[in-house]
Amino acid sequence: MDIIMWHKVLSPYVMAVDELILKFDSLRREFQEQGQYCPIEHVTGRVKSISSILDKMAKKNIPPEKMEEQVEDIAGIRIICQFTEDISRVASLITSRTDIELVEIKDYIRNQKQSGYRSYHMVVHYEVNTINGPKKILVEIQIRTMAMDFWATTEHSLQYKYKGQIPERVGSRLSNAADAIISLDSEMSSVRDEIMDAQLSSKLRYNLVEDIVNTIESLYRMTSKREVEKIQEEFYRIYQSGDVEELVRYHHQLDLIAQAYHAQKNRVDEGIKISEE
Ligand code: 0O2
Repeated sequence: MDIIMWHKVLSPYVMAVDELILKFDSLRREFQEQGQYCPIEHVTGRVKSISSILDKMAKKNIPPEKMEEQVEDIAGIRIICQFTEDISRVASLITSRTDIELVEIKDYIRNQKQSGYRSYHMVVHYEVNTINGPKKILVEIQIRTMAMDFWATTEHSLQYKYKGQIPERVGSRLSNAADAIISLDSEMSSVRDEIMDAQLSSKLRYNLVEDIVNTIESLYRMTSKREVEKIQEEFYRIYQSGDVEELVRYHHQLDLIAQAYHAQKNRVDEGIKISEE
């Protein structure tokens, strides 16, 4: 039997997990920068432990030479969403990517597992470029809501504690909790539009404040301290009034003031250049 050099074998999987977390985080940032609602709440990932891989190989009778082909979740990415509706949006984002090739879907949301487990799994091919050249590996992407994740994480710890033999009394509590998760997700979906509006408006306020502060800082370099103090006082007054529309108007007005100062500064700089020539 060939010896498995575990760390060498697992190295591309570590690479894949690191790269994919970074890529999904970048997507989140892109949504935020464009002021759009982001269907991804957060992303985690892990490479399966050697003992877990060995357990799975034993359970499924997988020979060592078939390990990379048949243990589909050596590299695992977990994408957590706020709402059930976000899951299909994330799945479409993944399907449309050119760096990820879909192999199989396991929809445990439509087809809940006997245990009560609900999650949307996408088994994909992902290519990493190692020092030995490109290598295409399997990655399992699990997409689920925060509520589904709460249930799965708790149940997983209990599976571990009871070595897969969860006692009946605990099992029935978990089953009740799984039902409660379904109704929680559905309640949250019914107020999804309002929650999304609230989040977008808080993001808008955040972006406006960032922009206004940047503009005030740039004005400080171009005009008198007294002038900038007045501008800052006005900004604080409007901010404290909590009127976002007024803040939008002030943001626009401040932009025009900054443009005028820039134009004036450019004219002065041009004048200095000409007089020096
Ligand atoms: P870990 O510690 O997360 O790596 P099988 O493991 O045979 O049931 P299969 O066919 O290999 O399933 O793939 P599947 O069904 O997509 O499951 C792979 C992973 O999904 C599991 O990995 C779990 O993370 C999760 N999962 C599947 N079923 C359950 C469940 O009933 N409860 C919980 N909490 N998680 C589940 P591992 O290897 O079990 O564990």
